[in-house]
Amino acid sequence: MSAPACGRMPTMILLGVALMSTEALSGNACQSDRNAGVLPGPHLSSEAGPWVLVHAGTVAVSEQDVSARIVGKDGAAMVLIPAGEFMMGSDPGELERLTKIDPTARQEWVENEFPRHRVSVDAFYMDVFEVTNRLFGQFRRTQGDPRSEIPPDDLDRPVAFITWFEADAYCRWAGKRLPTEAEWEYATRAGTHTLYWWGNGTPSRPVANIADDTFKEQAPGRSSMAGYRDGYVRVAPVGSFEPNPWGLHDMLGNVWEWTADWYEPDYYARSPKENPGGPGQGERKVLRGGSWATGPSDVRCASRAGCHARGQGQDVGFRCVQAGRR
Ligand SMILES: [Ca+2]
Repeated sequence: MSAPACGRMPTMILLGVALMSTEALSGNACQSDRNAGVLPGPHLSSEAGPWVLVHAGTVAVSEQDVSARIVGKDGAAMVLIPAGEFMMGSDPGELERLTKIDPTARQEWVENEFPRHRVSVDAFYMDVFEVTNRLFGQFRRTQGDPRSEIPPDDLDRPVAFITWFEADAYCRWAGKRLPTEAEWEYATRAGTHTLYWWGNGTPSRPVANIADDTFKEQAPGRSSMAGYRDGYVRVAPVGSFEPNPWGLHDMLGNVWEWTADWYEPDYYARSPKENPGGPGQGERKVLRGGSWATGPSDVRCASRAGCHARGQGQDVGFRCVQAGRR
């Protein structure tokens, strides 16, 4: 972990803010993992993805709910996230659990996740995948943006190097919006209460694209998940890994995801219980989920980072939500 120049987000390369990494991995994006894929590409059919019945806090997710998928105006697959309650943030045992995976973890890394508090959210649809270069290129073409030409190998990778404002503009174009921080954590946890939706420890199988042993070999000194190899040193095509229990792929890892909320480290102390929407104003927006370049701390369900809304990162993207059925 280096100095928290932009919230707690040590590995990002940001333009317009005071954090710039010069690590070896800041070179040509996507080159080193081009042939490293070990899992199938994106699952874009409506039948894709294993479905399991789970309980979201006190709300049972019915078989009918979990089969509810739609296709957004932008062509992206979306899944209905049922209304429900969950415990947002971290309890005092979070650091102890984290330390078992990363002995260097410190209290200040989790301080903005307290107090753990009960939150309820209304139903919403969420993109099954992070917004890809293919979809964002479609948006850019409508804007006359010359950056709409994408190398074929990158089409199904998540778009990155976009500001919060660009992500927000895409969502509006698609008739959607960015998720609130609460919606993001609720959907990511998917009824689980552990550090990660797969549990508290190092995954026994590839479940997310995070900084792993291969990453560590190329970037010594950076935080990584020891004893884990996911097959990608850099960003992976969306849907390269199994979804979380609610059918969402890559909520943890691959790219950080912009949320709608302004970032405030102490917001949880005054957050409303129902559909919290973050502070009314600010300079930094909340990023969630960590990335291919972040280790065990940043890819936790509860981890929060704040970044200037005009910041851009090689590992920062987003996904959209829209109102669910009543
Ligand atoms: Ca990786």
